Amino acid sequence: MTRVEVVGAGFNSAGRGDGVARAPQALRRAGLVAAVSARHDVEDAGDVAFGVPVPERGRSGLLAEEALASMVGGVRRRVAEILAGGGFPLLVGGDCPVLLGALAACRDVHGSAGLLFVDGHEDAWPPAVSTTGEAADCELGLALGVTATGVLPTGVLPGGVLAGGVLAEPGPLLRAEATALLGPRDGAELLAHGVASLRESLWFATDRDLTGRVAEKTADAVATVEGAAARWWLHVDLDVLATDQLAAVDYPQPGGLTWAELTEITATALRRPGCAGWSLAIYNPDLDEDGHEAARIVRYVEDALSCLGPRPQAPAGEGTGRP
Ligand SMILES: [Mn+2]
Repeated sequence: MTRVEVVGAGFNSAGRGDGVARAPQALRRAGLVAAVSARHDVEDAGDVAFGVPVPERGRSGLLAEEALASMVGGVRRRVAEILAGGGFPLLVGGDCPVLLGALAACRDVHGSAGLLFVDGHEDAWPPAVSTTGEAADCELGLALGVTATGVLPTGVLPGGVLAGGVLAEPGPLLRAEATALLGPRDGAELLAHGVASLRESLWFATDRDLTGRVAEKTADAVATVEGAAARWWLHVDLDVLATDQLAAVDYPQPGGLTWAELTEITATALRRPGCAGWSLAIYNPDLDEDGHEAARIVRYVEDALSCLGPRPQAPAGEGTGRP
């Protein structure tokens, strides 16, 4: 049995308190904690507190900059405590920027972090160019340091020190060689807006690349991440699913994965001892009146977690010991 700690981070980077912000509460109501306890010791570690998001674009071009920084700091502290204590964090967003806090925590405790990123979008828009202003369109680019990080408020990229307008110490949260993307399908939209795709710069497989080859591709993605980082994070944006599988997301697109494909990817990741934690983002309970989508998500979590084995402890001296 592994101790799984469920942490909610109901942050909506649109600067609102509804929509995805309500997901942790809705998924608990649908039985998330009990589903985890079917096979693991489970602790509900509650929700991360953060400032009230304001739907105005700041200097970086992002909405709700201050709340974003406080959310990332709160997630970082909570997830780092869980990792340092030998637990497995299941971080429930909110939207994708919760990942920034998780990666920072992983780096704090384990010294560095890789990422298996499962998402219908690449999430690497430069903030000032983003049509929405939502950090949820940008967090992977920010973590990799490929978009304009110099104008972010300190705290959005934890531990980063702004020097001469660029992010200096200790560098990007994430290295491209320790990152793999599974399932993005927004290449045409990025092209139409002149936004650079990550496709050529790291391990990358679209939804179509995965069709009929999920096992082989996922094994290859995991091997790539593990070749560059002993410990790594699994991030799942549920909009990687096709709309006929899950409709309760804010930015649907054609294409996408089936529940069976997503479960296989997730289970493969969770089987690996290097997988340090898991974040789940983007479910919008306001688009799921009868709660049937929440019930399906809970079943997916239960199925995938049945593959989670014991986690190795962080060896003494590994990482920086912060915070
Ligand atoms: Mn996303």
